[in-house]
Amino acid sequence: MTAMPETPACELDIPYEGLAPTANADFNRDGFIHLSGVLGPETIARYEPTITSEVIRLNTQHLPLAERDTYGRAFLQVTNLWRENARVKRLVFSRRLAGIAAALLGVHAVRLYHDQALYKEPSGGITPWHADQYYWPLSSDRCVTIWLPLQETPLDMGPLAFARGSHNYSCGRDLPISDESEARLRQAVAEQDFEDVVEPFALGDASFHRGWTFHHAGPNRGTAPRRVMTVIYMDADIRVAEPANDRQAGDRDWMPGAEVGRIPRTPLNPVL
Ligand SMILES: O=C(O)CCC(=O)C(=O)O
Repeated sequence: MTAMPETPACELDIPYEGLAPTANADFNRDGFIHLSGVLGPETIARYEPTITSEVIRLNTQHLPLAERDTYGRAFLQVTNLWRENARVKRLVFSRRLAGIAAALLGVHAVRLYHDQALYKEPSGGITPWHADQYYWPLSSDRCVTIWLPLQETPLDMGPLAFARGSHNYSCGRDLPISDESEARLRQAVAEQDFEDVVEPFALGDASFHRGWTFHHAGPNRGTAPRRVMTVIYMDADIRVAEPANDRQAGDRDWMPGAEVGRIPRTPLNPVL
């Protein structure tokens, strides 16, 4: 049998040409950016089945939706798939995606923090408003997540949505993702008059958001799972910070052995 040619995978390593000259300034102003054509349909078609089968294999959430809390209903979550599957590693280690992250952050290189597949099941609930950096024991805000849907994502599937400019607002940063973060941050977004930018994603679109940007997603009212891969990148020179809460203490597991005050040069955090 002939092996599947890896040709489309090359796209993963060639620079993305779609960044506008203003992209870095836009990203700094808004705290997120929604880009088109980040990957071609053939590349997504190549990786989606592998990611989906790995999510099914590794998923540990087996309760019916009705018996879960709000966070549990938001999505199935599997972390560091790159360590489980060589093909997924190819995607997570993509120089194209890492290059966009570095350009948006304005840093010379980014380091992998971890990856996560986030699958919102049919009838899956909202993703409560939250900011990711609450969870991260890192010395600066130069970290960014790519949210890469593995299918076209219309509004009724629950695409990720962002409060424009909210990364500069320092209240509400003490909240894990929960009913409380949903209530308090929704109120803050309204009071501060941040625009809630809710947009469908075409196949190949991806967004990048900063660690402190408030974001959320609607429920999945469709009949198919909303399949999404994320990769979290940090400035290659970022350092491990003293954990500010228990969740941050737990998140140090993604940088095993890295000491507070040091750059996390661990085997799990390569420069990409
Ligand atoms: O996919 C979702 O619904 C949530 C994603 C998210 O919060 C993130 O990628 O930081």
